[in-house]
Amino acid sequence: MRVDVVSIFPEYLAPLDLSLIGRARAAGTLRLAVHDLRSWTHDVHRTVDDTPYGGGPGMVMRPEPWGEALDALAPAELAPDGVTLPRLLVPSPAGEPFTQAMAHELAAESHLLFACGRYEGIDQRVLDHAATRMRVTEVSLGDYVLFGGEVAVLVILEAVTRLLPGVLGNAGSLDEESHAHGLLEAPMYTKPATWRGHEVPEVLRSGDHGRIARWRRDEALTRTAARRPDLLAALDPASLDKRDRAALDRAGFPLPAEDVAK
Ligand code: JD8
Repeated sequence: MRVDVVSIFPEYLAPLDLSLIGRARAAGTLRLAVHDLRSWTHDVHRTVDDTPYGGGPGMVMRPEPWGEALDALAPAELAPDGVTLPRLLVPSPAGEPFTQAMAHELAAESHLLFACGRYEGIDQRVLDHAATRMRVTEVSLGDYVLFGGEVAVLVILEAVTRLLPGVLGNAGSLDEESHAHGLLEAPMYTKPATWRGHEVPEVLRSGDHGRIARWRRDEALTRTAARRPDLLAALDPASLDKRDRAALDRAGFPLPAEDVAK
């Protein structure tokens, strides 16, 4: 996968050299380039922002450097070998929520191009113009306010890179995790069996794989009911068996009778 990132703070993306993402880059699975938006300015002050039309606080990113950056990284003329245009991703608090499903979708792309805004964001015409020649997605990390898109790119690339073939050593751990089942995961423990007076639950030391699986399922349901009732409400009721419903009942989670699976 090819990834280009444009930012006025390219040094903010330095962590992408580290750990598993760095390894994917070294292995050639990920061809990542970070670009300084100011390299597409032409004035002595390398200006990227100006005051907002209509008034209001702060500054808005001017369209011209962004237009040149996107022209350079997503040329309108298809290359002779027929390579496709990138998918343009623009982090924004007004974007579509980033989810594991979107991570899977992005992991299937051959070329991602991230535009990191700062200040009050990027002139809307940059996105409107880009949308006339490539797929554009405004994406949000969640309902809180960041200074800019750089941290969102770090998060999105970490989620996407680990889905690329050959990046995660143990492929089996991919489908076992939270959000694959629509439930939070049960807590995990390792040695020693007793630590500072806190014991590892007896069931996990029992060697009874059936009891262990049931205990983990109950913990996942109980935690999800307490912390993420939205996830439980979104579950297909048919995916909950009798013992699931008993666990949820003990957790005080209301299950409407008509939603109860047979
Ligand atoms: C990009 C500029 C800041 C945005 C005024 C101060 C994502 N989940 C998320 N929260 N915030 C962002 C985000 C914030 C950004 C930019 C992403 C570019 N800002 C501005 C408009 C209102 N603030 C985000 N993904």
